[in-house]
Amino acid sequence: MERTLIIIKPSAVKRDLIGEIIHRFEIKGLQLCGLKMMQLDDKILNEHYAHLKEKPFFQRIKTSMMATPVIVCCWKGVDVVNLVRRMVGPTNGRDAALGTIRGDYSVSVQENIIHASDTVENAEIEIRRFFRTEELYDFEQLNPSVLYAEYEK
Ligand code: IDP
Ligand code: MG
Repeated sequence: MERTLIIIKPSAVKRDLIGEIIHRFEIKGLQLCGLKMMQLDDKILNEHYAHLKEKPFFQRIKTSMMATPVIVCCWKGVDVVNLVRRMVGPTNGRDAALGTIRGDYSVSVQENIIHASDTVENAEIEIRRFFRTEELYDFEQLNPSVLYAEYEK
């Protein structure tokens, strides 16, 4: 099964939305594989946001991501990368539909509450960037036959 990486950004941590956001993924039926609080620094953000390094807002998003510790978590499920991106919504919280995490909790393009990996390949790179192997767990949280039909797994 696929895995994806979520970062609950300082814009959510400052507003006490950590539990609310984690709850959404839990009740959807995704399996938690890893979870921790960490303070991001310039080095890890230069890697994580390398695709934005020429943008005028590059330093601003890095500063914003270092404003408080963040929560990083890894979730597992069938097609979980795309599923989570759809649960998160588009980058700009003002464009995101109600019912998505950004649509429900954000009014900003920068302070948009949450990061989610955008492709399966990037998800594995990001999981390795933020977690050591021994910090990730693979266990049967719920009998998968409760969550999926046999042929979907
Ligand atoms: P994504 O988070 O939806 O994948 P990316 O394009 O990868 O969007 O951008 C990473 C982060 O950079 C966004 O989540 C947002 O916080 C910030 N960002 C993206 N575009 C802008 C912008 O035009 N102005 C300010 N911040 C932006
Ligand atoms: Mg992105």
